[in-house]
Amino acid sequence: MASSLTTFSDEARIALDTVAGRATSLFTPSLRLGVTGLSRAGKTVFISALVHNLVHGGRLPLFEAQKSGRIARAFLEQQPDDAVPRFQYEDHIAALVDQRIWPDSTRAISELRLTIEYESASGWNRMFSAGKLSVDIVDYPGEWLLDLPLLGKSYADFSNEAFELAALPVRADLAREWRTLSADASADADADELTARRLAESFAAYLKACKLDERALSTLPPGRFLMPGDLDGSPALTFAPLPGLGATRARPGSLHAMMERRYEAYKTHVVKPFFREHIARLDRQIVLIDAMQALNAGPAAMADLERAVTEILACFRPGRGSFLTDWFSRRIDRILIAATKADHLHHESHDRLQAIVRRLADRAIAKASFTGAAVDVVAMAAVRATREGTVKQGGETLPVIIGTPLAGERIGDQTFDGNTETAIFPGDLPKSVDAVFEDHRAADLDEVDPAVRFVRFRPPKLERTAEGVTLSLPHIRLDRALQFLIGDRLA
Ligand SMILES: Nc1nc2c(ncn2[C@@H]2O[C@H](COP(=O)(O)OP(=O)(O)OP(=O)(O)O)[C@@H](O)[C@H]2O)c(=O)[nH]1
Ligand SMILES: [Mg+2]
Repeated sequence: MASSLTTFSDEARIALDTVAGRATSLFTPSLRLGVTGLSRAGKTVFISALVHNLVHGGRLPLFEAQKSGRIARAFLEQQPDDAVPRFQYEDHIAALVDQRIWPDSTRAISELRLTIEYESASGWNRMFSAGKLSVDIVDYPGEWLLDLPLLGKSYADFSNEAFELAALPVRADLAREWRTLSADASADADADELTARRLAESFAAYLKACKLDERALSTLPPGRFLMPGDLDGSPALTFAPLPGLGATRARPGSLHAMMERRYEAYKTHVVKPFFREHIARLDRQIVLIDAMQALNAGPAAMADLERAVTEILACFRPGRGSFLTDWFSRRIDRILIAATKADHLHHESHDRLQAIVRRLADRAIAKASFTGAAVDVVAMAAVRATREGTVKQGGETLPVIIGTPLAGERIGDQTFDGNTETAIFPGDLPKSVDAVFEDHRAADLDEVDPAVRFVRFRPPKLERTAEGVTLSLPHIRLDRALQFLIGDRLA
């Protein structure tokens, strides 16, 4: 009896030790921040600028902990997950700061741990917390995230939706070849590898064409058809939607049955593990959107962007009726939808851009019946590539932005060399938010006038202090984004 009692209290002490260890220095509180967005949305630039500004004590007046001088230091540490590629911060900063070129496209998931030492604002917290927070930043392609809704869709749902989307005026011409090929395929015919491959290749070619298209189409599952990684050519990637599928079950041995099995394999072997290992562990999420490009491309692209944001939000929706609920070990409690690249507009238009994003987010929240996390929006520039000025023209004073257009960019018949600074009148966003969302589906796409036109600029030249210290990267409202995403954890 006595001995078993001893054992019991030993165990109790071990358990207590573990708890105590976690509460003190052995355990630094951490926060997992997911950064996503469709390709070229600005994920890499955002993470690089965020880390650079924190590590170098950048100007962040809207980030309370920094403004009140409570951040002692911020530094990079080893990331917790050894099997995930590291976010190559140093390379990206070297490109941005030293060479003044934008970092290369990154096509997979990566991770970085940034640890912040701070002094808590409240005396009570100062007594009980170590004043240390590790932010694990996870950069992953939005295209992969958009696969998650597939988990709740049968092969027939997926097929029917794919054909519906392909019939929209913005996509119809890009989808023509694939649709013609599909029309000849019979779902009930005997399964045939060559037919499956031809259909899959044609379908993938259509998705890629949408991605490259200047009309900036954004929703394109399955994500691995665009970025296959090491799965290229495997059966899990050799499927395509089939037309006219009803509720009838596939005949064993048919093309329908073969495609359906591969679609299910894609979900089991690609989509589920990605979600379980990465998305389900997030605490906070920022979704970057390229609203500038969509505005530039017109209302059809805006509608497409809205569809993408709706689907993305649906992925984070917890609660009953969501097929993802059980997987959330932690729960995402804040989501920021951020339109980056606002430095292409004069500041007078920044609030209008934010209003446009707000409208887009509100509609997406309503459509996705989204609840569970606080959602905010911001119009920002992670890296501000322009300055502002005015130009007098014919007695009128015009607000302009000044920057170095990338080599090869054009305005009218002028082509830029990549070294010349130029003042540009970017145009104003319309006062009425509605104007940019007007549905022109039936109209001839070429007749729709975009709200703004812009050229792309090189990253800015960084100023140096008298002592020769390089200042941190300039930005627009990056501090507001930071405050929403991590500010409360440094209180
Ligand atoms: N002016 C300006 N341009 C930006 C900003 N952020 C991104 N860009 C532009 O957008 C491009 C894409 O940015 P990235 O950060 O590489 O985008 P990404 O989402 O990581 O793209 P992938 O890695 O291809 O998925 C850059 O090459 C820049 O041209 C910004 O804050 N200001
Ligand atoms: Mg990237």
